[in-house]
Order: sequence, then structure tokens, then C-alpha cells
Amino acid sequence: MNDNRKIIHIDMDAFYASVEQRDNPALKGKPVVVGGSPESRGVVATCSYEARKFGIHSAMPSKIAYKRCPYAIFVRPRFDEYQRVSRKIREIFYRYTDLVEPLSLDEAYLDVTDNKKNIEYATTIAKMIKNDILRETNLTASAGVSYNKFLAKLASDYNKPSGLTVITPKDAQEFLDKLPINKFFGVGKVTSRILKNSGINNGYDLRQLSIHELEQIFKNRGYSFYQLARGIDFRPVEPYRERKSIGAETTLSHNLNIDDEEVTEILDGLCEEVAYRTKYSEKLGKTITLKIKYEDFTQITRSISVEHPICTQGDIRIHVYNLLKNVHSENRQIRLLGVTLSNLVDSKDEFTNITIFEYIDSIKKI
Ligand code: TTP
Repeated sequence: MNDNRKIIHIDMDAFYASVEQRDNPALKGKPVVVGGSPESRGVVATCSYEARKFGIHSAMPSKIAYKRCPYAIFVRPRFDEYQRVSRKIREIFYRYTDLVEPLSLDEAYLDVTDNKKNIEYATTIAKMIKNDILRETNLTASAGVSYNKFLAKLASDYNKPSGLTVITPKDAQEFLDKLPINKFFGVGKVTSRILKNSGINNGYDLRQLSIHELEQIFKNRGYSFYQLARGIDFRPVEPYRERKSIGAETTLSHNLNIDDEEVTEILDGLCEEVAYRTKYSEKLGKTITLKIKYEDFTQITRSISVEHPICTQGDIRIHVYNLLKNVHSENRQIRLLGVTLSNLVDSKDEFTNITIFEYIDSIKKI
């Protein structure tokens, strides 16, 4: 089967941190961390490229970020501004195509095979979009161009910041063969470790496995990995994808007992992250789920549904703690924790049920 599509993936560079550096000249060229303060139990939402040199990254507890770079400047997120920029960049995307699939505030896939300006090359469009974004928001974005979503996303990540990478059908196999295994869509930390232990370190190694072997490793995702290793991904760009849930999880750097204080600290961080994401998806959720994976890889989930949808870190945390109280781990050590908010509703629709002041107040609590 042929895939003659032209797909672009656009991703803003160090999004929140770049907005902060743009709006406050004192932050330019400095290690900037956007997220919770180091005194709180908050986490890093993102950080500037200068801060990344110190090993700081998204979802890391702010306390640890501070230890890695005490000179870093910590700033609280300004969601309204990020949302404003997000609306602007989406407006730019729609000048070229209606087939836009936003993945988050700062990231989207575009199918420009048939575009509104009848431009032949997707690379030309990607350059134009990057220029429009820079001119109209004073921020940089990285773009990836290819013939499917998987490759376009890899391409945008390849040369950040302000990159433009094209993966042609001719180059795709060589690119994939060299690709580290953890960069394959759907390979998390655990799978990556299992694969590396079996000597599968990159796309080339993955391509040597038969469908049968892949199915043994990845179960029902085996065929999909067979295809990805060969640069095949027919997923369409879906303009109106509704998010079904918003979750965050983390594999612990060392196993913990359920009553260790670190467990609540990590859960606090996860609740904060879920709250961030829920807020910028303009959603509220009615079902809160706690996921625990034990050292023996068994997993449990506990959920609770509430009548009035919630979105703040505080509200999510109360329910997560209640769920935690009812978990009996019987001395088993925990290796992964996760928090998810589902049963989502549009926050705009909820204004009919709660007053706008209550809503703004609840957001301030984050
Ligand atoms: P990303 O696109 O993952 O990262 P980034 O734009 O900060 O940096 P990069 O240049 O490497 O792409 O996330 C976009 C924004 O989403 C980010 O600026 C902050 C927010 N975010 C969180 O709040 N928590 C998280 O754990 C992550 C990963 C992102």
C-alpha cells in the first residue's frame, strides 16, 4: 500500500519557558523553570534549554530541580497567556489546512496533502508556518515533515530548537534503523529496558524480529511495531479528537512501600501535572483513578466518581488520598504510580453549573 500523504508536525520549543523568557527580558539566556516552587511539593512543567543543561526536565520534583541548579529562576505558569498563544498558532495552522489535529496547547499534526494555498511542497508550508509563528508570537517552533504521523513527529524532535527536518520515503528506513528503541511510539521505560536486555537497541534490531516474535513481546501491539520499524503508519490526522482522559504516571527511581512519605510526594506531583493538563485542555473530570504497579508487575487501579466535575490539584489530591487509604499492599513494594482524570466535560459548559468566580477561584488554587 502506498502512502503519498504530506504530514507536518509542529511543536513549540520549550513552550511555557519560552513564553516567560519572551515576556520578561530578565529571564533571557537564563535557566528558567516553570512549575511549582522548590519549597512546595510541586513539579517542573517545563524549563528553558539553559536549565536542561543541568539535567532538569518536565515532571521532575521542583526540589530536585533546585538541587541540580540553585541559580535557576522558578516561575509559576501563566496558563492564560499559553492559551492565547495556542489559539494564535492554531489560527496560523488553519490558514493552510483544516486537517489539524492538536495534541496539546503547543503541538499539532497537519495534513497538507491538499492544502488551501495549493503549495506543492510540505517543506515550503512548514517554513511558512514557522515564519508566521515567529513573526506573530515572537516564539520559535520546530517542524517535522514526512509522509506519516510517526515520522513527522520524530522529525520535529530531531533538531530542536527552531528546527526543520524532512524525512523522505527514501531516507525513512535509514533514519529508523538508527533510531534508539525508546524513541519508538509506545515504548516506555520498562519495555525499553526489556528490549535492551534482549539486545534490541535500535530500529534495525527491531526490524530483524518476525511478527510472531514481536507479538510475543508486544502482544496485540506486535503488528503495529512490525509496521513502525518499516516506516508504515496509516493513522489519519484526526481534526476533532476528543480527549477521553488526562493522566500522568511515573516509574519510581527506586521501589517504595505504600506508607513511605515519598509516595504522597510523588502523588502530589502527579496530581499537579494532571491538574495542569486538565486546565489547559479546558476540561473538568468526574472520575479519578489511582494506579499502582508492584515490583512483581501486578497492577491495581482504584477509581471514584464524583457528582460535580473537578480540575484543581487540591480536589484531585483529596480523592487520590482517599483511594490510597483503601489500598492494601500487603508489604509489596511499589514500582509505578499513576493518576488519571476521566469522564471529562468541557469546562466552558460547566459555567452553566458553577459561577465563573468559583471557577476562577478553583484555578487559582493550582
Ligand atoms: P512539551 O512539548 O513536551 O515540551 P516543551 O515544549 O516544554 O519542550 P520541547 O522543546 O522539548 O518540546 O510540552 C509542552 C508544554 O506542556 C510545556 O512547555 C509545559 C507543559 N508540560 C507540563 O505541564 N507537564 C509535563 O510533564 C510536560 C511534558 C509538559
